[in-house]
Amino acid sequence: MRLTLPLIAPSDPRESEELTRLVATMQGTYSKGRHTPAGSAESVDLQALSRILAESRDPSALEDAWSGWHRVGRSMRTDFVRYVELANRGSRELGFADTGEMWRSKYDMPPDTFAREVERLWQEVRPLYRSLHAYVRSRLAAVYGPDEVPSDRPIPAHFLGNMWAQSWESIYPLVAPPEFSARFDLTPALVARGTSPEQMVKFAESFFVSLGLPTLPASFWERSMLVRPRDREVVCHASAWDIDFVDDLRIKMCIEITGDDFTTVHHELGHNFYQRAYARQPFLFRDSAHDGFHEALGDTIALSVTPEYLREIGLVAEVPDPSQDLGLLLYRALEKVAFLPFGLLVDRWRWDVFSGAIPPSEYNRTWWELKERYQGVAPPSPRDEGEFDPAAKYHVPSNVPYMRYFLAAILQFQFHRALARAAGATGPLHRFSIYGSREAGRRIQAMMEMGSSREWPDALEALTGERRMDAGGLLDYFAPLQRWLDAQTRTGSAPS
Ligand code: X8Z
Ligand code: ZN
Repeated sequence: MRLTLPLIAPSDPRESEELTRLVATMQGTYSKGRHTPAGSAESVDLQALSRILAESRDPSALEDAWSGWHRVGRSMRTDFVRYVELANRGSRELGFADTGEMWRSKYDMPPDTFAREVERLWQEVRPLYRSLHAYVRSRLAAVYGPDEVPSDRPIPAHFLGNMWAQSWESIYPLVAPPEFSARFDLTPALVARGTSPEQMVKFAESFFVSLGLPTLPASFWERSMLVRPRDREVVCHASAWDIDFVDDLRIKMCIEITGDDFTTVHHELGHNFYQRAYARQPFLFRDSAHDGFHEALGDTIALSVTPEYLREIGLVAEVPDPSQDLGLLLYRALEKVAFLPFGLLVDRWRWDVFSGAIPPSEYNRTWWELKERYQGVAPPSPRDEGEFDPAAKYHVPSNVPYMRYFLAAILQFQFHRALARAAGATGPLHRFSIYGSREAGRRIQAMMEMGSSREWPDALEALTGERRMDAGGLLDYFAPLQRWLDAQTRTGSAPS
């Protein structure tokens, strides 16, 4: 029971109320953030600014959108300091050293062991990240010139196609060599056939159903929010809900007709199908084996959204030739491998904030120190403590722990490899889709229906036959790409 919530209110009712109000206020500030792009008359929201980051190739427009959004963090700093204080008070009342330790205690092992486990996984994947980073930097230098992207410096964060430089697939067309002629962004195909937000969700639902899982309840379609409402401000960051802990499942999302959101819809439904599968557990066990499992499930399904699968369901007419496989792997690496250090650093920063190792006077400096050390990225121009850049990422003002996504980025490949084998795959992992495999569905169901009633290695074993988190699935998946990347570039000047 001590481990069921991400935030423990202090027992003093006034402090408890204050903490609730602080998080609500910070989340409100985040969701209302806007910026007027240079040369434009109107202010726009995060989705529109993210589009500029993804699509523009003009360094000053990129920098403007990046800096404009990051201003949202400034006004949250004072509230955040107080939130840290009160959240720690609540955690200490329940016997934890601080909130970071409470977060690290949710993995069926001592908190320090968990921190070491994370480091082990990071060390397994770090060489692959370095190879990708070195390659992307050299391509960006060729596009923007060595003054904008120096070959011996961290990559400026606004050139990577994403507001937080957390996934880089939007710059695939910039960094892929010309001989990789195929394009893997699904956006044009979705737009061309006039796909609606509801159809996006239907595509994802039918994948889960093909595995033998039940269709979503009618109430899902009645009660979910799939598009941004016109008449009020909402939190657009995608989320999945289990309102009654039984079958009132919903998602809340401002769906755009893009390949990126196509993936996110699978991610969100992964949460809903998991929630439904453990609904028969006693109340306290209605959760995933650990939070990384919850985040990994839908992404595992999305890994099976292969070109062959898309042709099978009629979304694309033709499948790129196997000679384009390195392109597909590069696209996926920009999405998944690029994410790893970001997934790691958000909570490495917060763990130190909660413990007091990082004092408020160093919030921003230490954030960029970690961004440089792990991601090898730098801000477009120097930042100081007048800014509060961590709060420009949803999960920080909203008190959502982040290490779960790092774990999920690794687990989803471990799941995919095991499911592909169970479904009879013989060829390369990136070509295999578990679509329609009842055996894959059976294993997924066996894992999901346990909820959190058993320690997570039992759940991992039910799906994969393995009891340890293992980056081998990810490394196997990308092995051909890593060889290719290393042949393109020396990795000597990548981040340490
Ligand atoms: O926040 C999410 C999901 C909701 S749990 C949309 N994700 C992380 C992010 O957006 O930063 C999914 C991937 C990482
Ligand atoms: Zn999620």
